[in-house]
Amino acid sequence: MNTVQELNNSLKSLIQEFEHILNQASSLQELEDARVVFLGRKGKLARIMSRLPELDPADRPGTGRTANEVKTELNRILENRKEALEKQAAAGGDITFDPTLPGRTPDMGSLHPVTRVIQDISNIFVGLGFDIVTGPEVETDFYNFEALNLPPGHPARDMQDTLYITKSLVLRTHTSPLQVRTMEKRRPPLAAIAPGKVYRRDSDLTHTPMFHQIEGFLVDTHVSMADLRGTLTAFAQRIFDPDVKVRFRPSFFPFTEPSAEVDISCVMCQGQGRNQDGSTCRVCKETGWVEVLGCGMIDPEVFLQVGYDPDIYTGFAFGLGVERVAMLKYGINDLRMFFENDIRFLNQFA
Ligand code: 2NL
Repeated sequence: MNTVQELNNSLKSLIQEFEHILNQASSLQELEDARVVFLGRKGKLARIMSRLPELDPADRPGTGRTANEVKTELNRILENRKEALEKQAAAGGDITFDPTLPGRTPDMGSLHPVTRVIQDISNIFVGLGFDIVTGPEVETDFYNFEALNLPPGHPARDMQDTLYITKSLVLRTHTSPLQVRTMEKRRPPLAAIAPGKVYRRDSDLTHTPMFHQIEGFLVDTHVSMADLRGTLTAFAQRIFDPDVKVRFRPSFFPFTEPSAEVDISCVMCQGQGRNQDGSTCRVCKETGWVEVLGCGMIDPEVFLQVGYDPDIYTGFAFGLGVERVAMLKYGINDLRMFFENDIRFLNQFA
């Protein structure tokens, strides 16, 4: 191959080479770098042109013309690519961005299921006209026991059942002290719920020394058991299912008379006692009912403790365990889940 052919071939291959490199460039800086390599003073094109004097004088004009055409073409390719990159940048685009890739979701915190259930229950009762009250977790003997008709010597006061701070200070065993405090401070008509942590000397598969309770109460003239039943039925249908059935069973609490335990039709098997596949329902143990609440008409003895005339006022009260409601609502079968803070468990409530 003679020198004329060699130079002409080198010139033409510059075009393909330049195009290939520019297509891979993703920034204006990379374009500029490529321009210097190909079109710069000491670049590839300049080096080929510097060899023109080696040619026969007759061959010089032709090869010189080819060199100029290649130079024009290289500049045209560069301008086109520059324009494309600038357009992309203006559109906020990045040539390396692949819009078909799945996004990276940032880790987000979420509410603990117990917190969520407390909020859900609180919203329902606020909707029914109840206030929300809170107060101390370390309580006096008077508010935790005495005012609630649990006199000295009552079995619930036993060291076995209660965590004592001193002889007359305890970690509250229920949130009822808040209701006593509220009744002392205010006069009927009043309705409030008291959510919070409570403590008992109890620890096994189904009991933890700390758990969450919500108690509620309503005091006015002419409050009846029918008001209690209507209120709790409305609540159960809102927190669980609009079709849920409610039943009252006679029971006993020191601070209510009469007292009842409230069952709802099982939310797992719709009260059938059996699962869809015919196996026995573990949640209601085949009975079709599960216990969710304790309640009753406030004992006149409690009214006397807070200075209300039991001949004028009547009222109802109820208490529920938040963890228990959360277990039924979300189908959780192990109480320990709430306290282990396993991120795989908590993430399910995000
Ligand atoms: C249960 C039962 C109950 C109450 C709590 C109450 C409070 C006052 C007066 C009368 Cl100040 N009663 N609270 C009444 C009945 C039942 O809780 O099973 N809790 C988890």
